[in-house]
Amino acid sequence: MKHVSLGKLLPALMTAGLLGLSGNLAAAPILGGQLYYAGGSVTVTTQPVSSGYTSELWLFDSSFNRVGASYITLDEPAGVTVDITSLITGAGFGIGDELIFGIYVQNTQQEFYMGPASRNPDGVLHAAVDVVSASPVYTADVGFEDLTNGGDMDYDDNVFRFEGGVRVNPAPEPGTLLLAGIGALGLGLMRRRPAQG
Ligand SMILES: [Ca+2]
Repeated sequence: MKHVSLGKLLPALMTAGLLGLSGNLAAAPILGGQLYYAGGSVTVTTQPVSSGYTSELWLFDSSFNRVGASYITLDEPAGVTVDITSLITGAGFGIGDELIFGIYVQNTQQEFYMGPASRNPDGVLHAAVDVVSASPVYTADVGFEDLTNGGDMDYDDNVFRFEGGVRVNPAPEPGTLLLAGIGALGLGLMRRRPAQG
């Protein structure tokens, strides 16, 4: 009897952990997240911002060289949509290639990038990816901090909405550790119960 009930307990705990984890990932912006080309068309639309600075949005290649003759868009006004499909394909990006977007802050002449902190001159994260919708049109908002050392780190200084052929690759999250912890808790319960009975 014990084995039957405990055998049900652990999967239930694991399932609860998985549901909690996936729900959390869907809701929370992914700090240091990266975008990859998934084929087809891609548009970017400026969103309302919270910054006194003016920033340019650029696409960079894997050597962090700017792609294209000019910036894609400024961070404001909101509601400006640019089709960047030809920019991506024209530069030779293929499906699965990372699309490194970054900002050039005109006021301070600094450049910051999506992805790991190590890419940035100050060694801190400057962008977060918020997957707004996975279907029917994949929609992800990328928010940047435009101040050295990440400012207030709420990642809303410049926000750009990418729609269409992009996908996010989540950065390693503490949530993975949480799931492992829940599993260990379940195992702990399995071992404790017979001793208590
Ligand atoms: Ca901010």
